Amino acid sequence: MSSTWHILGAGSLGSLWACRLARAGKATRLILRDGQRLQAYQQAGGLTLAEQDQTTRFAIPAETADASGPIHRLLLACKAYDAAPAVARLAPRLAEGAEIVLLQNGLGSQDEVADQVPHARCIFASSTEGAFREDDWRVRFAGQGFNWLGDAANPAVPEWFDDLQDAGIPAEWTVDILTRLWRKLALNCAINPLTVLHDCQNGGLLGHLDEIDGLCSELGQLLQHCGQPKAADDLGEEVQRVILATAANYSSMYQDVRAGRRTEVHYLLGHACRTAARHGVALPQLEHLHQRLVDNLRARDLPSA
Ligand code: NAD
Ligand code: KPL
Repeated sequence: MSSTWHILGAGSLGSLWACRLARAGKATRLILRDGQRLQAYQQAGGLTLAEQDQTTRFAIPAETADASGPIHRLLLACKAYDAAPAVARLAPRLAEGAEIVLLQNGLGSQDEVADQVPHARCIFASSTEGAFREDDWRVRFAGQGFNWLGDAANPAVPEWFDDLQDAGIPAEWTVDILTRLWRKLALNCAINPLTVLHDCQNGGLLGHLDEIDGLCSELGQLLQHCGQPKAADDLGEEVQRVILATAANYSSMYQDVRAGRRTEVHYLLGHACRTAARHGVALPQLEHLHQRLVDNLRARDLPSA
């Protein structure tokens, strides 16, 4: 089995992972959107990683999805709404037993991907690292964090897991990956939509703690109903801690809306509301929040799903 890391999506996280793996001498190949992007990448001569005051360029080989050759190990580093269509295009190249690491935030996209490729092993990831694109093909590593990876259907640690440590990518294998993803989803649901609706930094939510308490209580009920009681532990307290620790920051959803970019709402608050409906649980404050957010996005001509 080939040990090459194919990385789909040379955006923020994909570039950060690609540069660190390449720096550690791991075989790495980028999969870019189309021939035009491939040509632009080749003209740029590689990906540049900026960390503090240091910048380094890595001439990582790249191709499009239409290239030939089997893929055994894929890091899927696109947004949640692009994940299933991206994998569908690659499906004919995925070898039997291929492993796909899914970096998408939220929930729902992982199952959409798994449905496309039943012959592959899907490994879910939850990342608190921060990166953004300073320019085309240039990524800034903006926030130290951590990565949890796991496969709810199979506890066996993948044989490549040590590659991450070799590459300086902080990561731990966990059998509780769904709990991690639900916990992050709940935090994002309690914070991100309100920053858009109140047009504020995370710290601005300190003036709306009653609203946040109500949402956390409903999110806790939802987590209990979907078999994730650990993800509900002290949720309200953690939401307040995160708001204080990130008071001067704008949430990722706020930044997407401000930049006129599509948000991942369908896989965050949308997923929470759909799951509640499936379980027959009424969560009026969460549903009202979702409706206000959908209205707000539509008014800006942004997709609301
Ligand atoms: P991004 O928009 O910076 O990068 C995504 C890249 O995927 C883009 O370059 C896009 O062109 C590419 N892409 C989409 N479809 C493709 C296709 N079919 N073929 C090839 N390329 C394709 O996004 P990001 O910020 O890196 O986020 C990726 C995921 O990681 C999201 O779910 C996000 O919520 C999550 N996440 C991001 C950060 C961060 O700091 N950026 C932190 C934690 C989690
Ligand atoms: O993850 C976040 C985001 O902005 O997406 C935090 C900072 C936790 C706020 O929900």
